[in-house]
Amino acid sequence: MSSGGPDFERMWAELAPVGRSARSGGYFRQPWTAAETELRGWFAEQARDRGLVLDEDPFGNLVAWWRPADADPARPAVLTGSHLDSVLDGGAYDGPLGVASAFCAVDLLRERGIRARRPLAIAAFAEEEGSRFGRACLGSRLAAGAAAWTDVRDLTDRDGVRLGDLLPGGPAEPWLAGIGCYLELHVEQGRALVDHDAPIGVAAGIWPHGRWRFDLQGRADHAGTTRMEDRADPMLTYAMTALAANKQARLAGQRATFGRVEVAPNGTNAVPGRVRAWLDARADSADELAAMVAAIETQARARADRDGTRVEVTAESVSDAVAFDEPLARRVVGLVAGEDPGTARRIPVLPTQAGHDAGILQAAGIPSAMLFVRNPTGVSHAPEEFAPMADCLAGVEALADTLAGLLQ
Ligand code: HGY
Ligand code: MN
Ligand code: MN
Repeated sequence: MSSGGPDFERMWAELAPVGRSARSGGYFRQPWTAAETELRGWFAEQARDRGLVLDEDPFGNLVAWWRPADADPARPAVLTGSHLDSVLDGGAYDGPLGVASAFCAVDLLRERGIRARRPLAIAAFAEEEGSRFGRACLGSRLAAGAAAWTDVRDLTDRDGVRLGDLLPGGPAEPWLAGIGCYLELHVEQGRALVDHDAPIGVAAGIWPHGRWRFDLQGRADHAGTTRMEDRADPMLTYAMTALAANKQARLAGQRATFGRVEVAPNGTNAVPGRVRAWLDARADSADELAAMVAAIETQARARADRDGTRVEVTAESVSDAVAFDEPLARRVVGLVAGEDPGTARRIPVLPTQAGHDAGILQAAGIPSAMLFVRNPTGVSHAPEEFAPMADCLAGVEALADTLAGLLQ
């Protein structure tokens, strides 16, 4: 198989229609749906075309192994890749860019005649977004031993499907322990690289972040006959809580979002009985995060007292701060920039507010690094997410350059 620009463009064109909504142009690639299953088939095909050996663990994490003749099988492998699932109505690049780039990088390494001294594996981790079962990076957490199957098998999706029933194959045993290092290429999800006027960046670390479920219980009643002063309306408690979250985050210079709400019974002419809403909160330190979430919860409770409603807050999917392996990040910068001071490119090293499987692996003790590809608008988790083809190809080159170094 030949590689380089035309190959990446062809792969990207193959992926473009999979799971795309004709209405919004966004992607619905939820784990174990038809669209995501098609992407798994695509991954297997890419592995087969290149003579890579395909492994799949019981959770659906995919790994394609390249074990060149010169590679010492006793040396820990270099792992690269990303994920194929998307948020609801997400963009094309978040996840698949890292997987497609990894296959193209292997093609480039082969074309360049690089003699890899250690095995290389390409991963597509399952349920990275947590868009179906609510736990971010669930596949990599299970593979790293950072989550236990017994703690997650009873999770249900929006339709009440239980994870353990969907995947009766049983628990995924942690298998990442033998990996030497992980390198994930990802579209940037902000505009820092635009500001730096650089197509490629390297990650310094990930902000601590998490999801908290707010269950607001009131009393359902008639929208016309119930006097305003006789109501126990959890929608009011929710509205005030959403405003409080925005205010707290602004005051503290952090991030807080309510992006998902369920209302019961969800009827136009009924006062709702229950509102369930999810807070996504992120901050530049664990203390700031805890203080912000506590302040939002306090305001929710104060408002609930006025509304005659009850508030229950449950932490779901909390991720600590991650500092990526510094020596590895420096090495990646050196390999991408080029060693010659006369021609070396400037590669910005950036923190990110987005979660990634690389953060889970780093926290599990596997030295990890990330390459970011410029995103001109910074929009992500939305149909408009975009990276120009020239920058994507620069990303493939950067990944191949880095892997060539790490495989020595
Ligand atoms: O939600 C996140 O931060 C990520 O993009 N998975
Ligand atoms: Mn994402
Ligand atoms: Mn991602």
